[in-house]
Amino acid sequence: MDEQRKPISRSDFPADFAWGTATAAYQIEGAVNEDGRGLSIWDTFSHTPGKTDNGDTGDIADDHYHRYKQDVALMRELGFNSYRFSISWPRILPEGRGKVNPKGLDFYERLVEELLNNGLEPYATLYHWDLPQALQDKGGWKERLSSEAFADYADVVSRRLGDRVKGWITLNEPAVSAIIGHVEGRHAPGEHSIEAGVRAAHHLLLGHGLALPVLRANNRRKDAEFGITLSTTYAEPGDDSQQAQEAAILVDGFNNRLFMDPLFKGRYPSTISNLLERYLPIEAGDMEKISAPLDFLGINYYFRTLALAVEDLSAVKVKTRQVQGAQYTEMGWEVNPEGFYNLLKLVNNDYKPAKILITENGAAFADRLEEGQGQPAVHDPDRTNFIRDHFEAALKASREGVPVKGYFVWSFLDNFEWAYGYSKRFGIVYVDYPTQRRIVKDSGRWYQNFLRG
Ligand code: IFM
Repeated sequence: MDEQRKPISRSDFPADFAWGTATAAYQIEGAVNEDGRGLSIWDTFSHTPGKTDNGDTGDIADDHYHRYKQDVALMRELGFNSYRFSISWPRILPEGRGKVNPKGLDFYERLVEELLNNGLEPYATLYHWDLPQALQDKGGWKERLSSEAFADYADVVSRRLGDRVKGWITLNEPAVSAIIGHVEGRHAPGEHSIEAGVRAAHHLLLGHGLALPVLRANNRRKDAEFGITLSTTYAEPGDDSQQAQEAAILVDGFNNRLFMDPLFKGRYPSTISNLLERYLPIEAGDMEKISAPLDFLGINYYFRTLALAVEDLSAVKVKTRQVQGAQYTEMGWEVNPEGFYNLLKLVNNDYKPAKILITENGAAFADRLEEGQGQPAVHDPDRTNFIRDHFEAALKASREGVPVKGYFVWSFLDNFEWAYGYSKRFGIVYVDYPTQRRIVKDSGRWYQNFLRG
């Protein structure tokens, strides 16, 4: 960072800005066999040999299901005013549809109560990738049935929590579910087909479109808001060639526009229509449902992509390049806050969302727990710099008119990083997995001090 720069401070942002962290059910809860929870596709996938690093699963994860009170107390200590978590669909409806598991609903009610009692606004995501296995057995997101089942699930949850949840997020990163889950196969359910990916994308969007009016109808909180969270990247050609330009258009198309165009314009993007059209299972009325107005758009941003060439069009595979001298996280992602600023400007120019919440942003670095004589500590200056520089990028965009109104750092705790298992740590709080101790990293203390002003 430029040494002359004035340090960023909370007071640079609006007073009613939402500040917090984000997590997801399968990544932190554990307790996969407790209180009537059904199986999700991630239980199946992570228990399949060779699918995750080290054979890791979410069976125990951060044991948050049992430690949620202690975790919420720590959030309060760190000074957040909001918390984004996800609800596990198979805890609520173990078979995906039909019989409700009251103990599942009870858990989230206890969590929401605990948050409110500690001065934190609950932002609940309904789907963060843990589809009930029973629905997968019927074709999963490739079939319309899952979109309809999703709306039923939204109904059950919002009937119980519609008087207390402040922010409702239908889906988390449908691009990842559709493409990484169905085309690349690196995530559950592990399929390898463009057709499956495109069908899944449409049914995820339709699920969102069917759930949104249900959530609004069941809402009993005056200031509640409703939206969806998308993964994004700022895609640029990695050189001056025509191929690089085409590759960047493909990356932007599948990562950003495949979801933003239907949500904000009611149609699929023309830039990738050659890959989509023959597979899209659109029925009359779908696009109107999908494009119903949102109160906010949730943006998850981690890195920019420098695209060089399309490697395999039907697998949406692109060759990318790295920048000499640039910093990369443990995920191999370029640290590029400028790309974040550019992406926010692009979203605002092209789609004009009423409001943007940064629902995820953060970084995995190799952390080391230092026990020594004194207090245990984790010194993670790279993560602190990452967070601060991305706050600055968001502030710059918001000063230029981009309506950024909240920020949730990914993540509160180190957790199960999907196919990478526990090998990647994104938390601002370190989790010592053998003991489940939580140790606030220096980045967490920086965030706390930032919020104290
Ligand atoms: O851990 C994930 C999260 O579940 C979704 N967004 C990206 C994060 C980091 O990979």
